[in-house]
Amino acid sequence: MTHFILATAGHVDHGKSTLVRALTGTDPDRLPEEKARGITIDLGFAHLSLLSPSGQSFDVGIVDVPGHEDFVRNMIAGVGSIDLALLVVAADDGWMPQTEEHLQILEYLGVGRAIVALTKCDLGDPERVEANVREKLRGTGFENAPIIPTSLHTSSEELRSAIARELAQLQPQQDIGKPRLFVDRTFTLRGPGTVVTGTLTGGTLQRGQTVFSQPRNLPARIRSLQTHGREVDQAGPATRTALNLPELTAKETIRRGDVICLGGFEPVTRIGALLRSSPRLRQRPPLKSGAVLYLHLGTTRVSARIILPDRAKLRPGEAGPAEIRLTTPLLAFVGDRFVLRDPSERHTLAGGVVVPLGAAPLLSASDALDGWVLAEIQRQRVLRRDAILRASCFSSGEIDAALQKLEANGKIVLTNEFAFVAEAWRVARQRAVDVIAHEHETHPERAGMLLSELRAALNEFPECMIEEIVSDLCASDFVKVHRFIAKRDHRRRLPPQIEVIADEIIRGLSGNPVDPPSQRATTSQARAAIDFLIGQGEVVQLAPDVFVLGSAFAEMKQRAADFISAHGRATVSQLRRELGTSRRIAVPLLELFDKQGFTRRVGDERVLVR
Ligand SMILES: Nc1nc2c(ncn2[C@@H]2O[C@H](COP(=O)(O)OP(=O)(O)OP(=O)(O)O)[C@@H](O)[C@H]2O)c(=O)[nH]1
Ligand SMILES: [Mg+2]
Repeated sequence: MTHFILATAGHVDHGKSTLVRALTGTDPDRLPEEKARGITIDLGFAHLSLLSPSGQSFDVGIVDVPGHEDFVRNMIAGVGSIDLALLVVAADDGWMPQTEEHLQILEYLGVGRAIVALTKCDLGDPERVEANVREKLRGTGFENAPIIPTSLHTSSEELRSAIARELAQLQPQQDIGKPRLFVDRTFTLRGPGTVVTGTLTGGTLQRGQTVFSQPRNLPARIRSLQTHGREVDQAGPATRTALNLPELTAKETIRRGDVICLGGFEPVTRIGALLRSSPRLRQRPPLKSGAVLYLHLGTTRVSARIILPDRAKLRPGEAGPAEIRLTTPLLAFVGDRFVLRDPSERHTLAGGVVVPLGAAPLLSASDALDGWVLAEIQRQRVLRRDAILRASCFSSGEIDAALQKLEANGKIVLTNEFAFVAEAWRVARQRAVDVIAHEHETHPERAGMLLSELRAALNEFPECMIEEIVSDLCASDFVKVHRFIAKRDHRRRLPPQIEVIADEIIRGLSGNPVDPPSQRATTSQARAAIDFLIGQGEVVQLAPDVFVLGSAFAEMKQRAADFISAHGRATVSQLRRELGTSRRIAVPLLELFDKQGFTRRVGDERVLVR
C-alpha cells in the first residue's frame, strides 16, 4: 500500500467538490454555510483507494480546496505537502483568474504533477477549452499533464484510471525521520479530548510518542491516531492523520497553522530564502524590498518583512535571494516551499524556498544541498555534524553524503563529531604548528608547549577546533606529554647561557649530596635551568627550595628500603641518622616516598609498602 495526497485546485464553481464526491462518495463541503451558499469556504477531506494497472494499491488522501478568491488563504493551506494536483477547469467557463493563481501557487509550492479535469463537458465546448488549457499549461511544470473530460452525468472511471496512472509514476514521499503534521483542523471530543488533523510528511508518528506543538513548543503525548477514520498504531508520510492529544486543550493552545513534530526543533524569526516570481505574473503591486507581506508555509500564514539584499524589486520572471523577518516565530525547515501574498490578500506575488541565512543563490538544484550545508558551516565556522541542517527536508544520509563531497572538494574538514570550514582549519592548524615551533626554539629546555598556552595563542578559534587540531597533529608529527604538546623529534636541551647556571646548580648539590644546601632560583634563567634538570631526572625537588641530585635521591631511597626491611619500621630520626642527612632533607624526602607509594606512615613511623 502506497500513500499519496491529492488536492483539487481551480476557479470557483468549476466543479471541484462535485468531482471529489463523484470519485469518493464523500461530500467534502461539511460546513452549513458551504451547503447554504453552494461554495466551498474551507478545506474538505475525502479518501480514495485505487488499484494501478499493474495491481499496485494506492491509498489516496484527498484535500478539496475552495476556488473563491476570498479563500485563497485556505487553498494554500490545503496544497502544502501534496503529491498530485487535480486542476479543475469548467468547459463552459474556461481558464479563469483563480485557475491561473492556483496554478502558480502549485508551482511555487513545488507540486510536481497534475491532472486537469475538464468538468461540465455537458455544458461547454470541451474541444476549444481543452486547446486553450493546453496553451495555458505551456512552459509550466504541468505542460504534459493529462486533460480528462468529465461531467456530472458520466462515470468518473476515466479520471480514476488517469489518477492511478499518474500515481504509479510518482516516487512515494520519503521518510527522512523528521515527521511533521501540518495542523489544518482541531476539535474536541467529549472523552478523548483534543484531536488535531493534518497531512503528515517527512516521517512516522506512533502511538505513545511525545510530540511538540510548534511554534509554541508545547509537549503532548499521542494517545491514539487515526488515518481515514481507522485507528492505527502509526502513520507515515503522505497520510491524512488525526492525532488525539489530550494534554493540549484545543481552543487556546492549538490551531490551524501549528505543526506537530518531534523534539529538538526550534521556531525562528529570521529565515534565508530564494524567491521566484512567475514570468506569467502581471503583478500589481510589485514585490519591493522592505515590504511587509503574508508568508504562507504549511498550513500557516504569518506576516513577514522581505529584504532583498541585491535589488530594489523582484520583477515577474526574476529569482533572487531574500532575508525574511517574521513577526511571529515559525517552524521552517531548509527546503520548505512557501508563497508570498500581498497584505490585502488579493495577489500572489512570489514563491520561495527556505535556505540557510547567507546562502549564496544556487542555480542548479543538484548542488543546492551541498551549497546549503556549506553555508550553514560557514555561518558558524564550525558545527557539530549531527546539528547540520537538522531542521531541513533532508535525511541525515543525504546530509552526510553532501558533507563527504564537500570534504573531498577541500571545502570543509570533517572529524568524527564536527565539520569545520577548511580555510579556518588550515589557518588555525598552521598557527598551532608555528607557535609550537617557536616555543621549541625559544625554550628548548622545556618539554614542549603547554596546551593551555597553545589554546591562548589560538583563542580566536573555537575551542573544539583546537582540540581536534591537537588530535590531528598528534596523529602525525607531534606528541602530547602530560600538559605539553611537542614535535615528535623535539629533544630538550639548554641554551649555553642557561647551561652555565645548570652546571653551577649541579656543583652546589654535589658537595654534600645527602644534605645539600638550599637552592633559591631567583632569576628566570635559574628557574629554567632547574626545570630542565628536573625534567631530565638529574635533580629531584623535595620542597620549594630543597633539591637533591637524582643519583643521591636513588641512593637514599635504596638505603631507606634496606633499613626499614631490616627493622620492620623506622622513625624520621632513625632514617635521618641512617642516611646521614638533616631533618630539612629527611622530612620532605619521606613525604615524597609516601606520595610515591614507596613508604607509608604509621603513627610516627614509616613502613614499606609492598
Ligand atoms: N451541468 C453540470 N454541472 C456541474 C458539473 N459539475 C459541477 N456542476 C455544478 O456546478 C456547481 C459548482 O460545483 P462545485 O463542485 O460546488 O464547484 P467547486 O469548484 O467545488 O466550487 P468552489 O469550491 O466554491 O470553488 C454545482 O451546482 C454543481 O452541481 C457538471 O459536470 N455539469
Ligand atoms: Mg468546492
